[in-house]
Amino acid sequence: IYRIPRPQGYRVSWHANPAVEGHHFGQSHPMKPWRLTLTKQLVMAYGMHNAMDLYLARAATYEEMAEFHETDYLDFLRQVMPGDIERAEQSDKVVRFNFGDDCPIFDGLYNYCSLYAGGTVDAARKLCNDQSEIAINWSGGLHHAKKAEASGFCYVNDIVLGVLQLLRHHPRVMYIDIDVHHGDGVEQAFWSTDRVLTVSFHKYDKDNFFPGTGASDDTGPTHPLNPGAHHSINVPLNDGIDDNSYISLYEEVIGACVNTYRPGAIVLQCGADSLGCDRLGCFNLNVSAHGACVAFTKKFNLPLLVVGGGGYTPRNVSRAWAHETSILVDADKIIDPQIPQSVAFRNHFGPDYSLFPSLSLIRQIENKNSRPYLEGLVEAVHEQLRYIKG
Ligand code: TV1
Ligand code: CA
Ligand code: ZN
Repeated sequence: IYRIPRPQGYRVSWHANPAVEGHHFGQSHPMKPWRLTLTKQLVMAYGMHNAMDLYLARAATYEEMAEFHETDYLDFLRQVMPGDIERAEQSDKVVRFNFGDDCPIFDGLYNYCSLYAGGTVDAARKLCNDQSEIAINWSGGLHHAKKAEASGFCYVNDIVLGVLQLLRHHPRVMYIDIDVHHGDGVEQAFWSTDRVLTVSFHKYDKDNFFPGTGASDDTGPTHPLNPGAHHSINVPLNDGIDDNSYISLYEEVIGACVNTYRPGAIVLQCGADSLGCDRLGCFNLNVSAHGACVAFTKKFNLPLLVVGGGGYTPRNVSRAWAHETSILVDADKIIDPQIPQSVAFRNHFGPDYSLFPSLSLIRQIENKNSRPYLEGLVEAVHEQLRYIKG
């Protein structure tokens, strides 16, 4: 009964490798690659796979990852084994490359990293070759990884690798990040070029929320000879932002950025830890509001690379990413908000069995973002955009 037609006038490609889903960060670690299985099951139960070109992501090669990462870091990533964190002869590199509780060394780590990175590189290449207009890799979006350092559950920065591919064909690429955390790795990778404009919305609290960067005035090094000065836009938020404030903020900021910068392609990181009820997050967004950002971004009709990111309450991550897939294939108006009877692991979606449970009713966090505060953020972005030309 569920069979979604292909969207009219454009192609959507889906890049995934089921081998990613089987990796485990460890018992109590919040990052659960299994959320990707749940997402795929929902997408398939709705028949959305019929509306896209499906590609099995290949592993990114060492050389592809070395376009951003340092080889001594990749060499370490390739040869480490579980237990090395405790092994004395590895301890200097474990410290230098920042492995530990957030970024553990688990079975198949290099395989995991190269597969999610391969998905994003493949997706970017499909867009460049005009073989796809919207390319999706929900296993990517690992925005904290640095050139020679793991950080915040991220080891290889697939987003940077994807942007580098897009820069081969497009003079200007815009990066948007709606994960609840600051997209520091991507910002830093491109902060000395004017060919990438990065925009991150995130919870900001210098001392108490990871990674502690991304204040409003963090706009990239403003040295007069740095062409990348002013090309990092940050939208720091407080706890509890609600649907309406977030959507209007997103539309004002992104609308102004696209109109000023005129990018040739957009990369959208859809971290689902900005949803209400997230295990690590502190916003009050519902699945519909998270999706409204995706819908707004799609309306620019630019080549669009969509990646995942954070998201630590798997049932809601899969709801959001399935809903966003339906927006991207233009099926959001035709699918039933009641989750199909046929979906695997259906018990995870109770008691409501809806794609849109009221997350803000389950756990309401006080909204600490006043109207004047939000108006100030929009004003700061307009000020900053005066330095930027498309
Ligand atoms: C093991 C077991 C690791 C339980 C980590 C939450 C855990 C966290 C764990 C955790 C946790 C963070 C920090 C402290 C840095 C540390 C994918 C020294 C219950 C993109 C990464 C957040 C977010 C890192 C990644 C953060 C992403 N929060 N339980 N760790 N300092 N790290 O604060 O942006 O979503 O929490
Ligand atoms: Ca963000
Ligand atoms: Zn996050």
